[in-house]
Amino acid sequence: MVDAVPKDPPERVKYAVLGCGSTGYNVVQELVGESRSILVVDREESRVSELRDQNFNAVAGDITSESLLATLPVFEIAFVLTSDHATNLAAIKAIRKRLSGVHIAARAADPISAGVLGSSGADYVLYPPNVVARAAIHQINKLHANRISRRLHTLLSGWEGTLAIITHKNPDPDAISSAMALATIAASANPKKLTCRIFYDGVIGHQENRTMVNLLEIRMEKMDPAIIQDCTYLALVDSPGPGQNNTLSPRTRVHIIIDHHGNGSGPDPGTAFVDIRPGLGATASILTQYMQELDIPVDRPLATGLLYGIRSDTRDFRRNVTPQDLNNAAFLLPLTDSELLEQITSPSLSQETLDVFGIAIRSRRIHSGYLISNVGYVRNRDSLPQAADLLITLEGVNTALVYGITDDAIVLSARNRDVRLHIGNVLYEAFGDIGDAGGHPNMAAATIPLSYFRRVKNKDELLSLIMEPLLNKFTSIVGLENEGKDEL
Ligand SMILES: [Mn+2]
Repeated sequence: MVDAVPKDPPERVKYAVLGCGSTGYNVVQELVGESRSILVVDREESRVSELRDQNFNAVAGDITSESLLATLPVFEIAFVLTSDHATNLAAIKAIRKRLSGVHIAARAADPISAGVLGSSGADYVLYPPNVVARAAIHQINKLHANRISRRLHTLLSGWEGTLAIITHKNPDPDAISSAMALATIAASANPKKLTCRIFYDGVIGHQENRTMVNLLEIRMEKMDPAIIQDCTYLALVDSPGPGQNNTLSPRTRVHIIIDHHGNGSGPDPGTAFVDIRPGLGATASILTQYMQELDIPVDRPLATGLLYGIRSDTRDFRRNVTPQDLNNAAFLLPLTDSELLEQITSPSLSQETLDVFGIAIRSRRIHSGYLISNVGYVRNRDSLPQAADLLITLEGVNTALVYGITDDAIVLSARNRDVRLHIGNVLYEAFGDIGDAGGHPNMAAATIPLSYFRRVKNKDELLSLIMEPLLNKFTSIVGLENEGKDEL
């Protein structure tokens, strides 16, 4: 016969496991690794005595009884884990009555009782078949990631010649760091017979990106069709296929595609290696996973680049971020050079960007929360989003639209914090038929090619001529046409 109360009860314990069948026992085993401050309560005296033999603090009793609860030490977290719904429900109610601050995890017998337990005071309800399914998916995905990584490694180790790693147009930190990582994996898989070169088209715009390329000493070459033709293998990173956000012809045969953008048409079945994961926040996240799985050392510059890639593609973990992105970022964090990262993320402003800020601020017009600003002729379009980022922070402004003109296009950049408005859709509706336009609910851009008008010398004048009807379209879509449009 065991005593109903342990001899020297501690005042408080961290965990109480109420109901110690197979689920309860497994929870106890998991908890032991973290804390010895565990109290177990079960109806079966024989089980309690076994637990005591294993040195557990165990009590026999009815977990639904308020008078039993009164004799127990105070606990912070309770697991209510019997296989009987009525018992669990009564236990939750009894705990809630006595100890309102306790966090309760309860086991549900079926999906319907899960709802009842939740509304009766359980903070977390687990339904074992669900947990098993989730664990199975997690494990098999891990295994799959490992297989994919090995397949890439094996493929690269059998190649001979030059691998051209091609980023998307106007490469961003995600694309640049992914290219760097793929080159590192290739060098580790096949140091003797395979050479890597990294190519890009367009410009490496934002100061942050240029600073990144300089500080991390990444060698990137401008795309040249003749050189590409001479390369033995082609890999696309952060771009879903040839001709999609890169200047390759859509018919080009590529050998590797690694990306997190959806691909409408699906990649060419002849592509030797494809890993496209539209759910993920960044391509750098995929490459980080490969390096972990393959156990390839990640040096400081690469870790810094990849972390910056994940951070900037997820807007500092605020957009499209998944637990996997966070895991990969956590893996990189201790390997990064925080000073270097600081230097990259706070680069000096270029003179032109500062000038554009000045013009954008001076020429701003505001009405009903909309700010519109014409910055005129700019050499580099990258100062526009930065100006929009700045202006959207202005008090009373919910939507900011900054526009200007480059040598060959009218460029617009918009930021929005009005939840009723999807600024990407607005720009698409307004300018999608005459240019490239679209984006997210909170940030969007448009580029309208000048075509024949590119020869016009006075770009500022051209802009004011073309812009009026275009702006009218914008203001009418957002519903500003009748009120105060003239002020804009
Ligand atoms: Mn990306």
